[in-house]
Amino acid sequence: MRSELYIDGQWVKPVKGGTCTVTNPATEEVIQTIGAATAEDVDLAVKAARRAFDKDGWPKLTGAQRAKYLRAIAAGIRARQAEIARLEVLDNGKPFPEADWDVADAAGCFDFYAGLAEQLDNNPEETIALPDQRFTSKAVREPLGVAGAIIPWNYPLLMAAWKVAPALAAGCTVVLKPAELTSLTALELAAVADEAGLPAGVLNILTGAGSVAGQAIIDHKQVDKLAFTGSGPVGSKIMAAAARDIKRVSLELGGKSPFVVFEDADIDKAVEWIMFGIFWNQGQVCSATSRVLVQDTIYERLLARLIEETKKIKIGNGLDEGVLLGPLVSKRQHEQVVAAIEAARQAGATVACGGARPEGFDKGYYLQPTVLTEVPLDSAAWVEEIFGPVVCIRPFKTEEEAIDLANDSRFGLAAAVMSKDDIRAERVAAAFRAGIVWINCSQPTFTEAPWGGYKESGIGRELGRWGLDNYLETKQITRFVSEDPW
Ligand code: TXE
Repeated sequence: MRSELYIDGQWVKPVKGGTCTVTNPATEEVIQTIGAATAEDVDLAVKAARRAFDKDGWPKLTGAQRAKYLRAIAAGIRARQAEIARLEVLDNGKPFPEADWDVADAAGCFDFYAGLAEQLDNNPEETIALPDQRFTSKAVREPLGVAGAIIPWNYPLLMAAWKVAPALAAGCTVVLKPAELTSLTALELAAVADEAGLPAGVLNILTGAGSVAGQAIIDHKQVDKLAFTGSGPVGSKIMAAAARDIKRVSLELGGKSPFVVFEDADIDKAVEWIMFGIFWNQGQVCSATSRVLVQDTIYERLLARLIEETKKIKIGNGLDEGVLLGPLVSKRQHEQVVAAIEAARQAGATVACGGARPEGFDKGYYLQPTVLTEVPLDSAAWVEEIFGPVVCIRPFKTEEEAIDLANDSRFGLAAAVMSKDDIRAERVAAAFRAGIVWINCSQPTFTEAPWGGYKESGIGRELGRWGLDNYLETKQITRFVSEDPW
């Protein structure tokens, strides 16, 4: 297990010597002490990233040359997949198969962006037809500089990959800060990048508090772009900091995503996807389909099946065989989710199942998967992101009502619809005001497809070719080609 900061190709202790502890959410035991970076460390990291960008030639490499490093990082992750996945479980609490999946996805993300880096070489310039023949013009795409990336704790390694892979592919250099709760696998990523021979300064990874190290990154004048995934309030601060210095910014924030199930859907399949949509990763998923809307004719039957299946979910330490629901990430998150359930009860909602600490778990931040019914539409439980294994479910009568309820949110990250009628499903998908729409499923995520939200769920898109665009500038080069005087 790593513990130091990775700056300019070196493992170093924080300048001021600060530390923070890492707790296993399944046992509440401290498993590691890591560095707590301050503005001094951030400054060293940004200067190293600046030098790697401005002087050492990282952006001048061909895409194919950068792709070799990205593929080596992907191979390095895969070579240690089980070990890194285990670390993720110890740090975050998620079940091992989910962590293993995340690590494989992270490796896949580096491979995917290696491919896009290579394509940059084939298509670097676009000729622009001008009305004045005395000029020629072309548009070129260039890396935009030093990217400051700040990520959350729900997918620690995968979120690091979503930021680092496209940035490096584009030719940017990076200063990354993982969430203070879950920094261990980001440090492993630094180790893998180091072993892959990534030039010093191209990737710098600093651990520490958001209010100190994170704040120093967003305030640093020599950072060109901020890329963030996390809460709305911090997203707002990041956008304000970006506005102050006119930094480029992309934000992926929370959601309260709807899942609309029509009466022609297969009830068993719907229940499976609803459970995957809200209990996967303990519901700590920005795109979790936390508001389920079911056509009234099948509502009671579907609810009964959902409760029956939810009660069967095996809760436990993510390292134990067959566990489907681990602990929440932290004491604070556990307290917040329990408080949200209590507030829902106070507001008049019914806890149809779950809602409490499971029996037999004295230690660890465990919570039963919870189904809430009769949730008032103006209550916090219906409106706010809970970020835990808590689903709100209610009936609807007509398609129009379902769409209105689905879109009645200040968020717009994801939405899902289930129906055997393809035309209706497509119509509802088109009506959703959300950046990610699933038909007859919920949550499957592909590196190739754009990811991001409408409304308060964020700005910009990650993944796919859209993810690469986040790290590129466009430059026009116009030439006067005539011998005539101007
Ligand atoms: O997030 P924060 P928290 C939502 C979810 C959750 C809530 C709070 O609802 O319950 O947010 O989680 C860094 N300058 N999501 O408090 O604080 C911080 O160190 C710069 C949704 O953990 O936003 C961490 O690295 N950085 C979400 C990152 O921001 C700062 C995933 C995210 O932490 C900073 C996580 C500052 N001033 C939570 N303050 C999603 N969209 O997936 C904090 N940070």
